[in-house]
Amino acid sequence: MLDALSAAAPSVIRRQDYRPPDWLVPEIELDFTLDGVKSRVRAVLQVERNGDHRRPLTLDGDDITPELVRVDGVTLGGDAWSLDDGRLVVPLPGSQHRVETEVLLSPELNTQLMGLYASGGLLCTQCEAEGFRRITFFPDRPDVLSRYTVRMEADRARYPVLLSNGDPVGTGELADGRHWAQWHDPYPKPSYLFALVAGDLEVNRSEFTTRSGRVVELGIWVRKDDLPKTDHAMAALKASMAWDEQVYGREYDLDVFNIVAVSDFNFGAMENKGLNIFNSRYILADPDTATDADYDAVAGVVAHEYFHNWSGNRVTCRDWFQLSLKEGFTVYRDQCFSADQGSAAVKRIEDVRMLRAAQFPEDAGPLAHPIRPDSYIEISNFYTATIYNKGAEVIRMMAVMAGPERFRRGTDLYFERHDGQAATCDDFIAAMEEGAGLDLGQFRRWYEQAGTPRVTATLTQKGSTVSLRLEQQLAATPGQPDKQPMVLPLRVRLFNERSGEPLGEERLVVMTVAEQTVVFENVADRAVLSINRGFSAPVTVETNRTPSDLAFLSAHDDDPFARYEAMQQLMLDTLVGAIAGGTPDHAPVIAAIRNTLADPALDKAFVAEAVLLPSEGFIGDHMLVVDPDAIHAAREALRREIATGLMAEWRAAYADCQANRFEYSSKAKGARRLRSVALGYIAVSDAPDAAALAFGQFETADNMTDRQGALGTLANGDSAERLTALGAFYDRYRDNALVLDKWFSTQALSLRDDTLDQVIALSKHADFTLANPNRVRALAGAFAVNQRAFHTEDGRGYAFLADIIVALDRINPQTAARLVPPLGRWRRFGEGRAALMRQALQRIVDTPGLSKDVYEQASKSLV
Ligand code: B3K
Ligand code: ZN
Repeated sequence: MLDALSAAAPSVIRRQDYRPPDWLVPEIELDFTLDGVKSRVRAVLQVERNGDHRRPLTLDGDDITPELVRVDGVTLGGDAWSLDDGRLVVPLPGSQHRVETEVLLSPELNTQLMGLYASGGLLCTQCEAEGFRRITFFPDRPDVLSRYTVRMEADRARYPVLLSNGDPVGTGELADGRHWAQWHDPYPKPSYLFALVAGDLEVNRSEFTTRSGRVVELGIWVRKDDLPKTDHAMAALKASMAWDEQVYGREYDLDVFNIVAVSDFNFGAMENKGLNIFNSRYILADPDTATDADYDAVAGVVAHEYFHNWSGNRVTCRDWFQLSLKEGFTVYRDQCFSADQGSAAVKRIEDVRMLRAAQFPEDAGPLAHPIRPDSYIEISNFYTATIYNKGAEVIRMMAVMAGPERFRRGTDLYFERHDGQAATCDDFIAAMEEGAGLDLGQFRRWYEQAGTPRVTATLTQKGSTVSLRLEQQLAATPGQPDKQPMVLPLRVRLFNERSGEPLGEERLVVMTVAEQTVVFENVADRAVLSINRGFSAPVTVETNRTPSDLAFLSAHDDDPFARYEAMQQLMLDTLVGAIAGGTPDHAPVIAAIRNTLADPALDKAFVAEAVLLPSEGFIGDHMLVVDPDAIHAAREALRREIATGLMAEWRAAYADCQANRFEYSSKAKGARRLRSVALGYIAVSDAPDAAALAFGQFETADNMTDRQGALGTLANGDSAERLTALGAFYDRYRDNALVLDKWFSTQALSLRDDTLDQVIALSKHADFTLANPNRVRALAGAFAVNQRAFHTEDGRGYAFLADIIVALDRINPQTAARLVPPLGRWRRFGEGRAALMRQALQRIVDTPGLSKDVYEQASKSLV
């Protein structure tokens, strides 16, 4: 925590200041005497002076005090070492020494969930980015790679399972019911990948034989009752291992691979070498408690963490400014994995929706930063949608430009050249240039410039010549007033309006300048433009296409993403027009939805995505000044017309998607999704039987997707069934934390007029707690993305969120800081709301004892 003085100016870390480490630590031995109240950590570091200098050994530390410092077997007096802002400074005479320290930790008092902490009776660790320094004194930076040997000792009854990185090398019994285990990880790794877990866990065991014949023992460790919910994660793990061999030629490299699920976790999961630690919501899944979206998320996160074994662990990051090197690339890899497992089109739609919901606003706001930032105060604040999701889009663009074979040559070269190293984004680009044969000179700007490029595409036709005029613009972002043109790979195709057939092949137009014209000759009929197909570049595109062009593409485009996009654009244009005061013409949207519902060639999952209206937040992103009430009114009006205008179709779709028994397959998932979407439309029509229909689905569902789908529909309405269903859901799942999170978030996301009051009441509910990050996100996180509820004109939503942030900051700064960005969007709103949002931010900044995490986010948001 910051004291009152330093709160004004916490120090800024700059990328340009990077210097290689003064000391290296090739070997480390850690000896843990574990206990929830008091754990002792003894560390033995073999240190080596790096280069010709006289600087002392400086070991990072955070909230720890040395009980002992010993160099080459000699205990040092207090005058032979010093503490400098938490760091242990030891002048050393030679170039190699053995440095030993001891510290005491209190895991049960560690509410930050960084370092060694207790969660539901378990002891576990989280080190990325800078948690290792809360466990022991160490040069806690990713370019110091060490071989770890870890010994743990604990009470056998309370902590029968003792896990760490690498392979197990020994176990034994001790006096007084205690026992020990030792692990060794042969792969040098940075400290952020260290992990241990101690606790009473059961294991789901399996094995995987790699393509070179290595048998790997797999284990998913959970609390006993959760064991039946681990099969889906295990299947996903094996599929990921096989996929990385097939697609990237990457094989697993240890004899064991363990995953542990914990209930209290600051984010999704962590890729510690050989010992992934997961937020339980990304491991546990069974039909009764997990939705299809949860199943998909489990598989996606299991894959993501597994893929880090190469993109992150074998090749790690030189410094934290390079974070997107591992995260952008690994997100790209997990996206492709998930696309290969099910419907690639729907996966792309989901990924783009996520990018637009989370990353585009970030790029357009006060916290905008390039995928390789230039400075930070607290690195935890940079685990953002920009680093992760835009970072993945940047890798995807390279893959689009290179094509699959050349892209693979680039990644092969990258892995081969940098195996065992701490690399930079430039290293990746250089390997891609050489391996894939791409010139990425100008493309590097994607790593330097923040902001979402805006492309204006104007199609004109004279006789048989079609000209596509392209212009790109990149708005100023904090610290970057002037921008240079970006490289934008745009997949483009023309369609014949008369026949519905494509006019020629798809072209990859790689735009490199501010303005450019592409000419298509010999075009016999009127052409309709399909552009940025597959969302080949992470940009916004404005075109001169008419509503009828968009309706045409929504029916004829052969690229599923472009087809979806045309429909969304049509809906968006209709809504934005209505909000601007025009008389809305809903007919083209209704006709396009009717067509889509009637097309037998489309799979149901795609149809469900295509017929959904853009979210209120997304509509707001397309307005000069966001007016949450007008957006809500216009969207609800269109929703009702779509509902009543197509009532027969919704009823038919609902009946057609009626499932008999739960099955987890792409087809069954698609049917459930479309069924819930249809139910939503039926309900909004005010059909007299709508609530009963939803309640019937709620009561008879044999799976959580249908149950929660019905609950969500009821929660948006005013029926008597709403409270009955919420009550029944609570009673049934009150002991299951992950499902109870859904109960909170469903209410926080409700479109009802009184959602803010409900959320405030729920924050006083006996089951609400700031101690569990999932619960906080379920209520406060969900509420903050519910545009209308959060942005009530009186500012009570802002005050509520600020209260939560301030209270949470005292115990868990990292999770508190992640709640700040919605308040930072004040420039997008009218004066009244903007002033109230700023007031809430100012109150946060003025709070005495604020963490640097929250300080950075809130103070930057005010600018
Ligand atoms: N690398 C971790 C994220 C760590 C977040 C630290 N604040 C999980 C992941 O991206 O795979
Ligand atoms: Zn990751």
